[in-house]
Amino acid sequence: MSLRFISAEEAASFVKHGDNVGFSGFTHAGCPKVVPVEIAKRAEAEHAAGNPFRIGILTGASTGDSVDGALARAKAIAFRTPYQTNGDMRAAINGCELDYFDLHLSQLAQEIRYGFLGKIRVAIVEACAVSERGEIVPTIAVGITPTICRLADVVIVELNRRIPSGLRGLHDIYEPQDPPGRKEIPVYAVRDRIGTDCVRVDPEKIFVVETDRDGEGSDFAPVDGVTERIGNNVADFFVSEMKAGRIPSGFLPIQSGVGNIANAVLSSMGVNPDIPRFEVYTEVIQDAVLDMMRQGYIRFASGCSLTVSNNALHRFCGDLNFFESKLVLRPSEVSNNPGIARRLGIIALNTAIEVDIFGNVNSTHVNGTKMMNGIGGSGDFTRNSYLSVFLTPSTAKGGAISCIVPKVTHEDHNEHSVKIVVSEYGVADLRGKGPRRRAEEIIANCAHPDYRPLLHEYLNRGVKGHLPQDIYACYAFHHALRETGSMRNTDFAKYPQG
Ligand code: 0RQ
Repeated sequence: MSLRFISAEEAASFVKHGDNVGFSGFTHAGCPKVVPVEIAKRAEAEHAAGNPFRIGILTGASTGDSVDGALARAKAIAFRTPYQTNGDMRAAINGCELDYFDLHLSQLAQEIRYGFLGKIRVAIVEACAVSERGEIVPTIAVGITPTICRLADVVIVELNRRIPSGLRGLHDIYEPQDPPGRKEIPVYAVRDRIGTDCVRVDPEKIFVVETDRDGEGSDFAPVDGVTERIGNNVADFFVSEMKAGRIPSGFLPIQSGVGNIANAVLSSMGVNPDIPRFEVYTEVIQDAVLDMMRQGYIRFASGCSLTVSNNALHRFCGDLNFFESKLVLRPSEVSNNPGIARRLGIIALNTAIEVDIFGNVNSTHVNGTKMMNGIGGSGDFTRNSYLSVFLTPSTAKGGAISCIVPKVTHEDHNEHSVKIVVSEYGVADLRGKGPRRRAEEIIANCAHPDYRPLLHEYLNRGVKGHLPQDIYACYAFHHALRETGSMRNTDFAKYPQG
């Protein structure tokens, strides 16, 4: 059958109040950009007419403003999973306007298949090519697209003419079997390809909306003094690990989280002459990775998305011949698969909101209550990596907040999985150390000098037992922040010893 082209407005009319809608994309990369905005308009019109209109949103990770921003502002969301980064979506979540379910990104596709999250009725996916035979070539992210396209009753393809169809061949589309029939995912090396170059669905359920849209990402902030020092500390640490024989001389695949710190770390690794050319097995491939591939520092990159600025994307599209043999985009359940992370011996680099002196990490909740972004893929990798590294500036908000605290206010990654903590001051190596030695290592090497006396005072309050955690004073830093606006004013004398 021939392809059915429709308008964005017509496409939006397929979505009904109460539906679960699956969106393509992983970060702002690869998200639909026009149909969700039309859904938001419909929601506003229904609300104005006194009718309810709220949907469930399931997607690979965060999205662009056209999905999360537009739908949050229209109050069109009943349920959202997983990771998000949009300011309006974050406000809606923290204002309890919707039910937000945060989970490890590798798990989402399978949880949809298992039926844990309800039926996906409509899938809305961005593609650079679609055929009458039902072949859909995603743009610059895969996320959960294969699963939502297969399971949805209706698949709306936003065919984005801005992205060349020559991207076909970059993707490696593969869905694992579900238990009890599951076998290992046969990725034995970073560059292994195991699937198809497109998503295949029944053409009967496809409708196409043509678009011509740039991406919705922003440029990265230039590397500043703090992020540069964190990057250099990580690179120096890796060199010492290689010298000690704990990282093989050919190096191991790197996973790096999203954001400016991760970008700075990769750049520092690239320019360090003692670090060999390495491979990347990660979820988000950022600007720094593409630059480093051109410079020859990175040999191959496997990811789930090209989370790059528009400038970087335009240069990439003009350079496909160079990248086609050096890059692969996979579904999130493969890019973030715990078994593959363990098998390949991935070195995981992720950023923390706060780290406590015993090595527990909060990646998600500011002051234990306000959702920032979500756990993303950090847990997929941290627990299963060869070496899990957490990066953090020693302080936030001009020094009023210490990112090294007596106890994290929310725990995403615990002391059993976190091996290395790095700030601009140095590296804390937690491997093989009990709680008191871990605490000394983190305070001495990562905490800001202004906070070290306070952290020592907490550690030395005389609490007996294996873990010197004082249950009354452990949140004294956060208490001082609330009462006085700065953790520097912490007064442990106010608390009974416990
Ligand atoms: O606030 O934006 O108002 O200035 O948090 O902090 O230092 O700019 O770092 O952008 O890398 O984000 C953990 C949130 C770090 C991110 C987190 C404030 C700080 C600033 C951002 P402003 P930075 P980043 C791959 C892996 C979880 C998911 C993950 C994240 C803002 O890395 O979401 O790792 N990680 N995924 O001022 C109060 C503190 C604070 C604080 C920082 N202790 N208290 N505010 N901030 N520390 C990606 C995917 O999974 C797709």
